[in-house]
Amino acid sequence: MTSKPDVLAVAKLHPFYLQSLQNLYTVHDRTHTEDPAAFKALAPRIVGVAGTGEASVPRSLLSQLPNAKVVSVFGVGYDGVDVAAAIEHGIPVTHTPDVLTDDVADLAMGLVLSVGRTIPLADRFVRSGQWPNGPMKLARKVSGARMGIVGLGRIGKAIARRASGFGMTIAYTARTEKTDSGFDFYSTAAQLAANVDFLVVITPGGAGTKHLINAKVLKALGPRGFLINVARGSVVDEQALIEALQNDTIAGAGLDVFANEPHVPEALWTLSNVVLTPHMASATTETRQAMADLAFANMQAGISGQPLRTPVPECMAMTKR
Ligand code: NAP
Ligand code: 8YV
Repeated sequence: MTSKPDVLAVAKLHPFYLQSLQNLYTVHDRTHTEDPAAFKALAPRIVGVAGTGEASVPRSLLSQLPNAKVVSVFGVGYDGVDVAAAIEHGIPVTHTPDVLTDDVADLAMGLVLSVGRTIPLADRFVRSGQWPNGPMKLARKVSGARMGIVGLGRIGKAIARRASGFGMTIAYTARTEKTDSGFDFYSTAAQLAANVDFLVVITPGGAGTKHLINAKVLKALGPRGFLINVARGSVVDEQALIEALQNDTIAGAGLDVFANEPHVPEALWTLSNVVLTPHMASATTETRQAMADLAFANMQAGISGQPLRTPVPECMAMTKR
C-alpha cells in the first residue's frame, strides 16, 4: 500500500476542509508546535500547508519545508502568512476570495442594525422582564444614515450595495480612489469618520493597516458615530476603542474581530453599547462548504502541479515549483 502525501495543518481546520484533505493526504495537525522533535523528521515530507485566515505561517516554518508546493488558506485574508518568504522559497500561497463576500457583507449589515437599533439590548430587555417597567431608550435610525467604508474591495462593495438598499449614503477610503464607484472618496480614515454615522472597517490585516483606526479616527467619528469592524482585530487600536466606548467619545461598536482572538477584553463584555460576535462573518454552512471546496481544490492543484484556482495577488505570476 502506498502512503498518502503529507500535509501540515497550521491551525485547527474546519471539518469540511479537514475531511476532504484526509481523503487524499495524511494531515499532520499542528505537529510543528505540538511536537517539534517529531516535526524535524516530518518536515522534509510535507508537500502542502493548510491554514485559516487567522493562521500564522512564518518564514521560520517555510524554511523547514524544502518540498512544500503550496500554502492553501481557508479564508480570503492571509495576513498571517509571510508571503515574501513563501515566494522566496518558491511556495505559492492561495486563498478563498469571492465565495464568502455575501456572508461577510450580510454580517456587517447585521452589526449595523444590531448596534444602531439596539437589537441585542432589546432582546435582553424582554428576557430579563424589564418591559413592564418602562420603554427602552430610543435607538438610532439606520435607513438614510451615512455609511463610511474603510476598504472598498470585494466585500466593501457588497456592503455598499446592501447599505444603498437601506437608503444610506456611502463614502469610503481605500489606498486608491475608485472613480467609477459613484461614492465620495476621502484620502484618510479620519476625514471619512468625520463625515459618517456608521464607519465599517473591511480592509486586510497586517502591517499596512495596523491601528489604521486609532484614537484620532474615533474622535472624528464622534459621540453619535458607530464603529463596525469585520476586518481584522489588528486594524483597530483596541485599547483606544475601549476608552472611546467608555467615555462616550463614540456611540457604540459592532465587532466580529479582535486583537487577541479568541480572547476578548473583559472591558468590552460589560459595555451595553457594544455587540460582539466570535469572528463568524463567513460562518454559514453554505459558505464554509464553498470555502472548503476552493481551499481543497487549491491544495490538490498545488500538490499535483496543476494551475492554482485562486492564488493570492502576489503569487499570480509564480511558476510551479
Ligand atoms: P479586497 O477585495 O482585497 O479589498 C481590500 C480593500 O482594502 C481594498 O479596497 C484596499 O484598497 C483596501 N485597503 C488595503 N489596505 C488599505 C489601507 N492601508 N488603507 C485603506 N484601505 C486599504 O479584500 P476583500 O475580499 O474585500 O476582504 C477584505 C478583508 O476582509 C480580508 O483581507 C479579511 O481581513 C477580512 N475578512 C474578514 C472576515 C471575517 O470573518 N470577519 C471574513 C472575510 C474577510 P485598494 O482597493 O485601494 O487596494
Ligand atoms: C474565516 C476570515 O473566519 O476569510 C477570512 O479572512 O477571516 C474568515 O472567513 C477564517 O478564515 C476561518 O478561520
